[in-house]
Amino acid sequence: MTSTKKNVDLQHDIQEPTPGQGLTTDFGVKVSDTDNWLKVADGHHGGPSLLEDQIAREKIHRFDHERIPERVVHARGAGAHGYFKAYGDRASEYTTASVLTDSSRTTPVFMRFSTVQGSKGSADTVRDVRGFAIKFYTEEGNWDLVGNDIPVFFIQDAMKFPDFVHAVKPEPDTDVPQGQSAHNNFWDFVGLQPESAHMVMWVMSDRGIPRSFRMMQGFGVNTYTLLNSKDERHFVKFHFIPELGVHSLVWDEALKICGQDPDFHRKDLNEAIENKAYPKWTLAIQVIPESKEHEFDFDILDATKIWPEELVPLHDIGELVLNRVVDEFFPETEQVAFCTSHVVPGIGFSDDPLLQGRNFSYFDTQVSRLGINWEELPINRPVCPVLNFNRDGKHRTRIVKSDINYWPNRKNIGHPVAAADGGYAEFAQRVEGIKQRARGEKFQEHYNHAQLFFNSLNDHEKTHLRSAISFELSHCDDPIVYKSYIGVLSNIDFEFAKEIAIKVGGDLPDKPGRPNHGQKSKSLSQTYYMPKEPTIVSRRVAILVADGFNAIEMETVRLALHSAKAVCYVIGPRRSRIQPASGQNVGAGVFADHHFEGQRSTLFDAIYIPSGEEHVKALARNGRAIHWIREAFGHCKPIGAVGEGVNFLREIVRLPGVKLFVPSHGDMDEVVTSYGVVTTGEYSGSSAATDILGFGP
Ligand code: HDD
Repeated sequence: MTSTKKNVDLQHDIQEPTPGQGLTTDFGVKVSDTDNWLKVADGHHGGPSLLEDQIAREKIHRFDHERIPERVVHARGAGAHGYFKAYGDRASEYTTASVLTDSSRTTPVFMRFSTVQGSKGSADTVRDVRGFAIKFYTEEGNWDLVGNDIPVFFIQDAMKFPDFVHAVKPEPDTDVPQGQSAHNNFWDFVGLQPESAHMVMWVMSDRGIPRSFRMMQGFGVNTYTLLNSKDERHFVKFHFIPELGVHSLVWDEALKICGQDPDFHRKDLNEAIENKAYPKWTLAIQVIPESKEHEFDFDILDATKIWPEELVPLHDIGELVLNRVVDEFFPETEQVAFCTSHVVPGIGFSDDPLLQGRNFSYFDTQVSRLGINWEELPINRPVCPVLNFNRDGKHRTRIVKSDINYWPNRKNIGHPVAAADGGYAEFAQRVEGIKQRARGEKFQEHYNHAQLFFNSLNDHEKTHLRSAISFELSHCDDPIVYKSYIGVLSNIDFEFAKEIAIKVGGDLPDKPGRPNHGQKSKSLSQTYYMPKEPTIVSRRVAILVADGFNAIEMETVRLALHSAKAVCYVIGPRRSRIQPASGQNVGAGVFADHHFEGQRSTLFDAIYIPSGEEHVKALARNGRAIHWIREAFGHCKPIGAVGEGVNFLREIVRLPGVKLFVPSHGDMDEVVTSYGVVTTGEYSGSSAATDILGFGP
């Protein structure tokens, strides 16, 4: 692990208790009893408790005040430490920000991923946008890039944010639903607010249910600016592209994982880092020189629009790696606080009206969550020197040894620094106009990019989109709501709108709202982001065994999976030793990590069934084991089997209309069983496997 300046900085605040170390009060006095309140012994019940007990009182006081307000949005999250490194000085043509141009630097980062709608205790795998917030602790101060896994947003102007959030959050009368946008108020709002059409398509697509935080793209979303040494300004969009590719769950999996393991994404992040499969993204930028600002048929400051890569290419400029899990959730992940307004020299804002409002909102919310001195908290404080005359306030911790707390002063302490010496300088932007409440002309167009996104999806992505919108609209019981949304959809794609209308019982639109322009952009389908080399690094493989399995063969396969850096778990009928096939050394048995009921196929990426006559007979008698395999097959996961395992697999996934496909071998029936097979529901001729098994789409 790279020891960054932030890791060193945090060392001062990290306390590591040693075994046997005794308890103290908050004021440092050793505690001799932490289980019994001080009482007047009456010989019967222990006697009345005394208010005098300052030790018991302290314990209860502290407990009573443990909670702080959860974030008003993005309350549910997980964080990790890491670093950012620029690739050479590729970005210096555009910016003076050393964090982006100086490859000799390792800039520490803290990153927090989140869901938007649910409260702090909601499940990880709900359909939602994922937050992608990064704090770069640069030598020039903290730079916070507070983005999402989706490149656009629901609204164009920050003034609409409270309406949007109220509409998507639980309804005010019942506080229902939790971790869901599948309700009347959300769809009512977005139906009346067509600027959200593009973003709704993204959230309803597979992007709304990522497989892992590590397999999501990240986007700065808003348009920022970069300033170079010649005082030239470029508009910029930030993109993070995951090394492992962009992957999603299927909806049936996501729904089940909400109950089976609500912490799935958090655990996945920690498991990967602890296994040294460090999550990694390439940072790429899109830049538009100021002179070209108005050359597009969309407004480049409108956060409901993308900059298609065909028009504005991406430049890779660095990499972001997460390599350390947090030591304690609350002081780090909960107290970390981001502000879009926190930028460093060389990076600036644009007039994007969403960004401008955000620049006010984040600081404000941190004051209500954490108090005015929130930037002194260890996780938030910069790694460079901080000196100013902001003073006092609740929970001030920094002690400044000086008789000066104002500017100007006779000692020249705390003087502003000229831009040439690294002082933050705003771009000298010429502004003139009429004061009015309005949005630009191109902000009025809402459907071109929603169509572009829809057209760019491949068939299975469209199938998933169709079923996601149908699921959500089916949860709206007020017909006005789903009828109105079908109107929005008919402006995106008429045929698609008709399909949804049939599914959810809405009125069929009689004529298309707007013709579909038919254009596509290749980078909008997530299959575009497959890793260059296929990889199983950090993928979770379940090895299903029962007594009598072929342990020698299983260990060989397990070794191969390990060396390819997959993470293997043995699942058996009980969490204890599972015996190998007769004739094999008993010591060759294996200790199961889980039993069939304790974990489900949804939590794994692939399954392997070893050979072994007795073991396969036992699996065939176990309904849950059969369900494991059928479910994984229905979710299109790779299933590997050897010997008797192949026969077993063939039996339990043999279904009318389902043709098994075995990559590189042909149809499963032709396979020589002793070689073993790898099959997946994915290529099984239409989506028959998923449909017949009832696990999708
Ligand atoms: Fe926001 C949190 C992302 C628009 C107001 N937002 C928050 C977080 C993320 C985003 C990732 C969680 C940060 C964390 O992990 O602590 N928000 C976005 C993106 C937006 C966006 C990508 C559109 C481009 N947000 C937005 C607007 C406003 C806010 C328009 C208000 C006008 N957002 C907030 C907030 C939060 C927040 C209320 C809640 C907790 C926090 O800030 O720290 O201030």
